[in-house]
Amino acid sequence: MLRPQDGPTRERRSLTGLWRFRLDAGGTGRTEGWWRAQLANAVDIPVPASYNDIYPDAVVRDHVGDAWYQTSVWVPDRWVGQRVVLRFDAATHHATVWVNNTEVAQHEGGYTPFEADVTAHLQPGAENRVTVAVNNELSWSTIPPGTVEELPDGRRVQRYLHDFFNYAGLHRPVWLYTTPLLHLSDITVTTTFDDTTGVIDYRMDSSGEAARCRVVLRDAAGDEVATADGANGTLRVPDVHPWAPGDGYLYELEASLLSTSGEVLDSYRQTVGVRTVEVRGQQFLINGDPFYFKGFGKHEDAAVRGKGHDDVLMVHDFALLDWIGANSFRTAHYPFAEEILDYADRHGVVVIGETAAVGLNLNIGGGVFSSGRRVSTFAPDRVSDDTQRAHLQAIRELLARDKNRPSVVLWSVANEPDDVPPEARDYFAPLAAETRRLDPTRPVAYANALLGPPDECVVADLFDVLMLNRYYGWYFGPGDLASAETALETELRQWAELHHKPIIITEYGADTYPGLRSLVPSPWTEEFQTEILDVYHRVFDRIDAVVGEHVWTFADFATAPGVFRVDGNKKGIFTRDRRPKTAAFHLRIRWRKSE
Ligand code: GCB
Repeated sequence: MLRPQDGPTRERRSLTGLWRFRLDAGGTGRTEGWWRAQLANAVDIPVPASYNDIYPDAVVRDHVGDAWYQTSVWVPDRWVGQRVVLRFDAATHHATVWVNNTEVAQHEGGYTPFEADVTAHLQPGAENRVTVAVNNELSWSTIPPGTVEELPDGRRVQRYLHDFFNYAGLHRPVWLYTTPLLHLSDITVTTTFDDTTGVIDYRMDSSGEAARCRVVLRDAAGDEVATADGANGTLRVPDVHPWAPGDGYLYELEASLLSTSGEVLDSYRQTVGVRTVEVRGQQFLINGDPFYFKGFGKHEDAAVRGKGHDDVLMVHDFALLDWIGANSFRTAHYPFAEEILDYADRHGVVVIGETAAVGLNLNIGGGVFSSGRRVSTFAPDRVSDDTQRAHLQAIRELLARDKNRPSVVLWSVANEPDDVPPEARDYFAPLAAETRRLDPTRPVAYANALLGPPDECVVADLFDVLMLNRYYGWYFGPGDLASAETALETELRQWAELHHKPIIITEYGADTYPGLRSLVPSPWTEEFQTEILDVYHRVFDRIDAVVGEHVWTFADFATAPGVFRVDGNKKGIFTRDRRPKTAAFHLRIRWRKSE
């Protein structure tokens, strides 16, 4: 699926702005056909945004079920004869879409785009109604999973095992765009080097057959550096300027479908960063050079807008990553907005791209580890074949969306799943295989929790990199940093010896209440956060297999209520409004020193 783009053969119109909005508390909208007319009793809602925190009302925040969105859009007469597509960059978690009176799309999964050809359903030269029922319910057949509980008083409550608030709504832009009837439908590029020559393999998919297919590659200055004919082929760029961490150099590939007379029927511009990624022994190589990940597990989260994409916040967050000396982040725990990946591509920021498969572990709830008897997460009424089907689809949609991005160097298929019972292997082997089949160019991993230690985890060998989330000194032995240091080192050495793979510590840190200070470091103080990072860093620096450190987390974020959460998760190095905690200055010294 190609993203909407303006160009000689394509035009797009953004549907962002204020939409009409109504919660469907009684669940009657679908039977009553709310899409057939202007939504009654509607209020304004901004798109993109989560709807939960816009109005000061717990009923809105905690709503479970359908939320109805509606807008009107003028379709110009000049679009007649074109194909018109309605595209949602994301609708969290499920969407049903109507154009005027016709249902045009359904989609499952809250963090990947979907679209519908709506040509036949639009009236040109008129206002057209677009209505969406966005549903936020999670079950064991969704990614992420959850369960809806009905309380004795009739209220419905969404339960889930992941540690971030279940924000919902139209979180990303919505587009109406045109393409010619005969159009490009996909472009795939992969890159390698032949000495100092960049080698770009490309493939164009189209809706039908054109007389000719042509590609032109231009450098950042707009100068043509290579051309080729054919729907598949290879471009060679002598003295190529590689894409590299800190140097987001991008070429632009213009792909065109041409008629016999050479007329351009459709064309599309695709950015290309020429780089390679490889796992060799215990090293993670980008362009053949060892790479050390410095950065964060990050969320899309902010006050009021929830998970709604916001360019202001995005640019600020990247500026903070730069300020602190980070070179990378993980999109924890779902695919981020495409604007963020564009930015990472352009600025040479390295990304671990993660699916929304979080909370597949009954032994962890809301980020907190249970200490009682262990239960297996895999069962017909828990994580099951249905979950796996949704999980595979989540992988396919993430890879289809981000396959051409140079910034993405590693796929993470899940966060902290139950990886100890034998069923975990049956569950994960097909996921690892499918990810590799779809993309043989990038390594594959998942983030492991301490509940799956080296001698008990049954799936680590299926993956290329060990991504470990560790909380010694916090959830395990809270406050005891001396024991934390020993336990962490012992465990990391076991992993290294057993698997001989690179290790990235994808989470470590401590909840920290900003402004809480102490002379002797104790949990929740700013001093303790700084100290626990020091302890971990000492261990990382002693172990060759460690090729990366991602602190949990970039900024404080909203979670479901819980006694372990004080207005959300407070492990941020920045507060939710992006003020630095003491540890920010400390990290900056370490990360900038190693630049
Ligand atoms: C984890 C989870 C993350 C939580 C974090 C915490 O292991 O991967 O989603 O937010 O711990 O703070 O508990």
